[in-house]
Amino acid sequence: MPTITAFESSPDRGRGQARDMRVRWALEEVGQPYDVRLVSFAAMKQPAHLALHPFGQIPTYEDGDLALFESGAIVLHIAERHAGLLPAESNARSRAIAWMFAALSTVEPPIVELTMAMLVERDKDWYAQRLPMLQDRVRVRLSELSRHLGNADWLDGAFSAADVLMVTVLRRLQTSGLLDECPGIAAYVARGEARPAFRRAFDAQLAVFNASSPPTAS
Ligand code: GTB
Repeated sequence: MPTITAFESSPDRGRGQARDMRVRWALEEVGQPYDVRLVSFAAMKQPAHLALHPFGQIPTYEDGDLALFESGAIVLHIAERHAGLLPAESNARSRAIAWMFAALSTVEPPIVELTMAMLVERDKDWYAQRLPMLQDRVRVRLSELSRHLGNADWLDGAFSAADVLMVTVLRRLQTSGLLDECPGIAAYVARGEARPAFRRAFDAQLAVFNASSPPTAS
């Protein structure tokens, strides 16, 4: 059974925004049970974890003598080893992999830039000037993605690992207001979130947060 790592105490407070979520979701889609080892921020920078992840981050993936880092590589590995997340036909498979790269290298960077600025630059005097520029970069990608999707449910035919990555990338915009401007993309994200495998993955990471911060009686 593979073991993945996740935040012991996720700063997203159970919203499923950290990158273990995409790995959990992929594992749930293919029906592969997994163990989770929770790591603190301090432990991530210690030699034991650095031996698994050179940048001292989560998620990691261990299965037998294989250890992997980088969420995209982990999801691709899962999709290649199990049926259900990549098409069997060769060209369709290559297109799905292209969309996996698009999610991580074309769509995710401007989203991370925007959401990080919203998180850590709010009190800077340049924030008000920089924010609209960062928002517009994301709007461009959302409108391009929306044009591509049209009336389709998923990025390229059947649901694939590319949708796992793209939906988890787009979910990071939840507090930005930008998804509300783009109903087609919001509906795409909602379709992903409605999948039973997504719900199981989401509930599993939420349980970690609830265990670390039990709700207080009012
Ligand atoms: N490219 C790598 C991958 O895709 O696996 C990036 C991995 C990464 O950024 N990991 C983050 C991490 O370990 C967690 S997911 N950070 C700790 C560190 O670098 O010391 C990023 C993340 C964190 C928190 C939120 N949040 O609170 O909403 C969202 C996303």
